[in-house]
Amino acid sequence: MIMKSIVIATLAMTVLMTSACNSSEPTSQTAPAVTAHAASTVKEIGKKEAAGYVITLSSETGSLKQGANNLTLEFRKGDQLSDPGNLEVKPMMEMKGMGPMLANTKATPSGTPGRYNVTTDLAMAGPWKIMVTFTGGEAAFDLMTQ
Ligand SMILES: [Cu+2]
Repeated sequence: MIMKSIVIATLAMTVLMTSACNSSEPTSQTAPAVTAHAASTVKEIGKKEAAGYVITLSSETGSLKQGANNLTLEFRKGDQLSDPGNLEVKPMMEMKGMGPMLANTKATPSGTPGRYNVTTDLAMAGPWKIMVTFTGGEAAFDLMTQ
């Protein structure tokens, strides 16, 4: 809890200074672990509609965090999971005075069409745009690490 308080305090201070993102060191260098988890145990972080799909991004906590994240990305047409074809997931953070920060990310088919397990390592706390590109469309989730 002490570490978390420090991170939050640092974030608040830096937001005042730059309003973009904080410049603290990552709290964890651990590579994202690939974890298979049932979709029923995850909570929605965001929902977008694009190219006829309803796209939901979820995690076990219902939020995004600095460091390693295991996410679930689902594509639906109506109520049915539906595979979107080629998929690319690219998180980025806009950085003032330099190019956007990217994150080491892997999207893996879960075995259920339309559902992907996504591991990503978000080095910095703050606002991240999760760019999702698939056959015939794209969507972007604007999220803050919690
Ligand atoms: Cu940043």
